[in-house]
Amino acid sequence: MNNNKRILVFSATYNEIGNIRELINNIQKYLPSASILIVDDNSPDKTHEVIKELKKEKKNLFLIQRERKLGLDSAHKIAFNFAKENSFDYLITMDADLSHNPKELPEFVKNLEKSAFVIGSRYIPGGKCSMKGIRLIMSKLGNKMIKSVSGIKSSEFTTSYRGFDINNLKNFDLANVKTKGYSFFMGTLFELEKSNIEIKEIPITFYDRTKGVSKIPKAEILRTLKNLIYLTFIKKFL
Ligand SMILES: Nc1nc2c(ncn2[C@@H]2O[C@H](COP(=O)(O)OP(=O)(O)OP(=O)(O)O)[C@@H](O)[C@H]2O)c(=O)[nH]1
Ligand SMILES: [Mg+2]
Repeated sequence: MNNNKRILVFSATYNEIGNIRELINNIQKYLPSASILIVDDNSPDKTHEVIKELKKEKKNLFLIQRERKLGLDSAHKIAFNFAKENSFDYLITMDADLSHNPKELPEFVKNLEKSAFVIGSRYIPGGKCSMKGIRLIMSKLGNKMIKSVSGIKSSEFTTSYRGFDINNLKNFDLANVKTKGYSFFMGTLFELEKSNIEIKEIPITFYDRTKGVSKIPKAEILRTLKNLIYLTFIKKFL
């Protein structure tokens, strides 16, 4: 692995008190040289207090605490800017609910040496998803549908386990992704394709959260459908 690269690992948190300590410790375990940025939206469970406590012993841990729940899309945009402004080479984003395993971080780094954008994929050979029942069906079908409607060559659109080689992203900027909420993750792939950036999928194992509750509102599924039609129309006809 190329140890000269400056790496930032980012996660957004909202009520992840049961997961945050393990997440941060495991990121450090598997990628000791990386810095860690957490954007917390004033979690009522005081996730930020745990981060502040950990900050006392970990000098490469950064916390941006926002006043209120302002959404995942803007949290990821802040991380992208933070990486650029602080001259990081690679940005790797992941969820804080331990759905994404920090053990896989070195694989992202390895792949970023050749690809400007890397996405952790549950639905390519070698990938796994521990979701069950209707959740698994919805996720699989949803990703298949986005692929066939959009024509974008990726089997994964909705997970946030991703790596960016900041210096090699040409005219791509996360700030240009206009779709909000959870559609933001799908919108990022449309934006990458527009910028002619190859989408490199690597297999990941996705674990369903065991602590805390999901923050995904059911209306997001409909919003994703609406945004898929909108983005595909723009891609094909404008
Ligand atoms: N800062 C911030 N973090 C958020 C917000 N919404 C969700 N998160 C975090 O974003 C990550 C993904 O959220 P989840 O609720 O796990 O959503 P999901 O993974 O799509 O849904 P599940 O599969 O049900 O877990 C987690 O780390 C959350 O704590 C938000 O509005 N602000
Ligand atoms: Mg989750």
